[in-house]
Amino acid sequence: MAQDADCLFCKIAAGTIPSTKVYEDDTVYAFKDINPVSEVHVLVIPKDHYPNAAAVAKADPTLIAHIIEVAQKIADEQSDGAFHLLFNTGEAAGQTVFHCHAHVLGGKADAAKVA
Ligand code: D5M
Repeated sequence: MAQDADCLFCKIAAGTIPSTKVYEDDTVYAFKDINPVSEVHVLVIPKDHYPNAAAVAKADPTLIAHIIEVAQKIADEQSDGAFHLLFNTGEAAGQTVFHCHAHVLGGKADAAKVA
């Protein structure tokens, strides 16, 4: 699996579209959500293009586990270690960007917006 030239999050991971970086390693990139709904609202994405979390789990279970490890590291660093982890999967579930992304939601939240 590689990059999709038309994908917003592929461009963010590659640095061709700016973002506020929180964490990066060889396989994942994490950045602040542009429209935060909680005190800590970070998106963790695989650098390779997969349409959703289930596709990552099927193709590369180690990678989805790594995304969750990185979510914990971010919650430890930016909050008290507690967090919601949300993968919107499918348009009807509210997915708007079809590149797998974990919403890491920590700290004080706007409960009306966090399902
Ligand atoms: O979540 C997609 C999320 O992606 C949504 O919370 C806004 C965020 N987003 C969209 N564009 C950007 C940029 N350019 N930077 C940072 N965050 C962004 P979904 O689960 O697909 O609804």
